[in-house]
Amino acid sequence: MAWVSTAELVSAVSNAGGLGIIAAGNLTPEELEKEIKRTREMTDKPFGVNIMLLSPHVDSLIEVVCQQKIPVVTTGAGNPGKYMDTFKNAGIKVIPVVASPSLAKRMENLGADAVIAEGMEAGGHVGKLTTMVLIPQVVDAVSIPVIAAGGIADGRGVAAAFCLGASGVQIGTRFVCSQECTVHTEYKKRIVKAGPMDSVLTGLSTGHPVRSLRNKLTRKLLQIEKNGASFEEIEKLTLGSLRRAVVEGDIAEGSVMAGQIAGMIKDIKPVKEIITDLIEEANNVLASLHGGVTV
Ligand code: TUI
Repeated sequence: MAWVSTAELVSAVSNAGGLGIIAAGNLTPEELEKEIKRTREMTDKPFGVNIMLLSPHVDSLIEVVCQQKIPVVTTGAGNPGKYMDTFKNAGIKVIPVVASPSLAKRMENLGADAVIAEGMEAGGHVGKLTTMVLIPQVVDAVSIPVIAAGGIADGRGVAAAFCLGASGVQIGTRFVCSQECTVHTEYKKRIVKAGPMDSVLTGLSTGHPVRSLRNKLTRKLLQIEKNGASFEEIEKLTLGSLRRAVVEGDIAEGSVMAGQIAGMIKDIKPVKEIITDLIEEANNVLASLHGGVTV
């Protein structure tokens, strides 16, 4: 969650019993070092860093996480295979985000400690399989823990993920609508206002599909893609668009990346409350299953 998962949100999640993850996708190595220091000032609990593998600074960002002795790294938007030894040699637990059972298996063979299996309901850059289809097949493919992501924003989603065999969940969009998250208020309000049909995929023609909320930018993108626009033309429209929405609050011409579950999020709450409610609801749902419900 580039521009979104900053020290404020990460420390709030870790302080509330979760594992906050700093997004390094938009950062230079110097900025990442600063963000790690800021987070350490706000929490004494463990937190991780996400390395977005398409970052132009990927090698030096990895140097920073190794030097800073970050305990857990997640990776996204690609195959982290060539960096695995570097992470392992620095004593870092590696949890790649995968969008297919085959990549999950390859990651396990290379020494991944767990995988995050992310369905295409998620926001931002996504794969092709839904969470419902992906999770059980990744669970069957590997022996390491599987963390489910994509489309999870309440206790029912957490319970469902556990029913599919996951050992944990990764949550994005729900935490964007937290009091602690530093994104522009307009961005949070756009998610709260979103209906169930407001989520769209752009970039399918380039092989890099991105999920965001419907607006002027997505309409323009879908139009030029339909007319056979080149990768460069699409790049030109999307460059800097996430920053425009998150930092400047331009929710019409910026990219409002959010998961499909945005339609279900109706309020902005403190992180602690989001986590407490989620766990209580998941426990109630799972207990009611044990209470004699049969299918
Ligand atoms: O990485 C993300 N979400 C992101 S990254 C991002 S920046 C970006 N913007 C436009 C185009 C591309 C990137 C915005 N949102 N989530 C983790 C994630 N990783 N989701 C899916 C994947 C993934 C997909 C395919 C991981 C590996 C993969 O396979 C690569 C291979 O070699 O098989």
